[in-house]
Amino acid sequence: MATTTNQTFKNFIGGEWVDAASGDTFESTSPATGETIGVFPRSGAEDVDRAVAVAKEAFAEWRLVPAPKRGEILFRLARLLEQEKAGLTDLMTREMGKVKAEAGGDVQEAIDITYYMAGEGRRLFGHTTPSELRDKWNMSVRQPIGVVGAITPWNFPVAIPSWKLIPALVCGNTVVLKPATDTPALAERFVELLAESGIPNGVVNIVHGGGGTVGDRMVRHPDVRVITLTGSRETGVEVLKAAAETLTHVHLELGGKNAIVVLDDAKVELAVDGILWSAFGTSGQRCTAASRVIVQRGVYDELQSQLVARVEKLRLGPGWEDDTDIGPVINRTALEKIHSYTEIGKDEGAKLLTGGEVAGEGDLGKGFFYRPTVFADVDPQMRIAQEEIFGPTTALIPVADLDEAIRVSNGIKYGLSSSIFTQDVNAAFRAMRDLEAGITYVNAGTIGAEVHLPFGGTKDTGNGHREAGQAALDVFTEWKSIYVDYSGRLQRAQIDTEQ
Ligand code: UN1
Repeated sequence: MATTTNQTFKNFIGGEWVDAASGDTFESTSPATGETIGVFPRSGAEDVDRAVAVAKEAFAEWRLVPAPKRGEILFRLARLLEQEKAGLTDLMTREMGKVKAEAGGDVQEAIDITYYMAGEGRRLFGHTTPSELRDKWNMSVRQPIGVVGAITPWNFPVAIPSWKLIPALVCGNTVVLKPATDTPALAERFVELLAESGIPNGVVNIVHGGGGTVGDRMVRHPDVRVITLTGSRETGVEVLKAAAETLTHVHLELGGKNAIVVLDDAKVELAVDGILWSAFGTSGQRCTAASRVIVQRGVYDELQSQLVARVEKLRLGPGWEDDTDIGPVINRTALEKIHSYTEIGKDEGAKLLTGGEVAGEGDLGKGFFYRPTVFADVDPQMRIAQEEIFGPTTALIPVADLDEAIRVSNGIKYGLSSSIFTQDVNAAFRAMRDLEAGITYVNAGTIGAEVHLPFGGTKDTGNGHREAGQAALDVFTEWKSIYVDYSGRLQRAQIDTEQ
């Protein structure tokens, strides 16, 4: 598929493609070149209300479709995603900017979760358990909740919508999706494929537009029973407050300030591979990005020089070119924020080893490119070591030993991903136990989560839920306990103790 430049797109509500009620629009542009990708409806509360109403109506029927049949539709979607992988990958390099291999990985993650969750249609296991009374049957089953509002970010424009929509759907919920305004074309394509796979009208809806209008209305709408959001900590707090009034379930996947620990006994070259991939992959725009590297002093100098040499060889360019290592960042605001952290780091007294500037030469000047940036001699309390930058910037922090490394790694408000490079099995197991994070990697960087394991974090990274894996089912179902008494007489739990 070629790029969809200048096409006009619509919302998808109740199986129909419709404009925003206001008729207003916004453009999606490529962060690499500024070219227009498409024009999208700038929706408002009215559009959300329509979408929620049809999703609520569709729920009445969709919840009764046998889960294996819901799964069959999703298996079809998985095959369609496989067929369309090349087109989606190309579109992603243009609309979001990430490089081809990673864009393909993003689509692959959607394929993986779709197969995994489609299979869940034949599981969705509950429990049976003995009753304390004779001739009585006890069981618990998962039940769908209702209309799910999914608010998704631009950094994984196909994968994250899939992590939210596919488990929600297999469990029997219906969905209204509000994708990020930076990547609407990819979300649109994903929903087109869902429609093509045979999802009944009204079960999946997409409403384009901003968080302050579309997102806010979704969160406050009394008929939206679950909100699932991947975004910033600040947005998460706002969503939680707004949803309190209607007691809406809220699943939050927020920021990270993830660290790689490198001990003296680590294989340094391997650690440098892990740092490059985790700090600069997706131009550092992952919640799981390694924006801190905590290094034991014995290996600090060697690691620094190997890392800088490798970083300086990375080639910036548009994501669709084969030899590009690092694509653009998402937009001008992001570029400015990233650069402001370079200034902050310098003012705080950190040593800038490489990068630290906007890359504006030649064609790069048309896009939002930032040089991969490494700070050394960073104090763990500096802002560049505490705050999420969401760009290609990492901070080297020297430490004396494993204890200090763990303390520094944990000394932040977030708790998403963590990593340790060591050959010492004792150190590895201590790190696995003591790193305060939802994810720990041993001898690998901080990125690369697989879809059949729970994904999410502790502390300010979320509110205790996980997406992907079996854990996702807990976000999109509620437990019902069922007691069947076949004794033919009234038996009273806790009262009739004689058996
Ligand atoms: C994110 O950045 O929000 O583990 C998701 C990873 C990817 C998912 C990242 N599989 O980095």
